[in-house]
Amino acid sequence: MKEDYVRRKERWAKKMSGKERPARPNAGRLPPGQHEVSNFPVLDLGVHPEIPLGEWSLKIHGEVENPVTLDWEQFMALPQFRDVSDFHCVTTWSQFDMEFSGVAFFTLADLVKPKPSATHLFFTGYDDYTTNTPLDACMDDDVMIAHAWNGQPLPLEHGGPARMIIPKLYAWKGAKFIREIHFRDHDELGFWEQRGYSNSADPFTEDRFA
Ligand SMILES: Nc1nc2c(c(=O)[nH]1)N[C@H]1C(S)=C(S)[C@@H](COP(=O)(O)O)O[C@H]1N2
Ligand SMILES: [Mo]
Repeated sequence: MKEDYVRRKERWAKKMSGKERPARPNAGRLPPGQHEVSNFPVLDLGVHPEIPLGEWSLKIHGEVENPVTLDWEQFMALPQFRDVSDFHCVTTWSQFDMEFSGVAFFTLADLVKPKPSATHLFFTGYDDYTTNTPLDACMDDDVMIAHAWNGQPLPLEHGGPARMIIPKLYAWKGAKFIREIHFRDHDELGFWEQRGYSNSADPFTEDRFA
């Protein structure tokens, strides 16, 4: 557990240093029941809340030593992270080699300092969408809050100005229009998790529905 955490953080440190960009072989990348697309479909509740950057803020709080509310300038002043990952939607499409830039989740965790009691995360978007994960699922080298896709500001319909990217889970776990991250000492189901979607959401075991 601890060793696994150290390995993930070591992989992330190599990415931050720009020295490592692992080759991504195509074999075995497509999870069962998925097909590959290249048009990055839009899936959400149909509400695209337009948040001027001057009014945007991200609140990170709960079971942490150092709760913060970041405005856009403070968020963008954090160490920047770029990574390439695959994106898997439960409606059976996957898109490979998605280049996102933003702030790594490890950077945010280092900033707020989770207490030992923190076990779960609860995310809320500006459209009031919610979703949840174990803390451990986000303490990984490929998890970030993205503000750019393919070098361009993240389009509103894909969750701009900023959204969560958690490549190893189905995409509904990645809150678009992110407004708040609550570190918790217990799990609480989000919007789709309350409506029959799997709580663990692992694409490679086709863990779609609860
Ligand atoms: N805030 C918010 N985030 C959200 C959603 C949403 O409706 N609102 N939909 C989720 C679902 S079901 C999916 S599949 C992905 C889709 O992301 P995309 O529209 O960029 O493809 O966003 C997820 N994050
Ligand atoms: Mo979805």
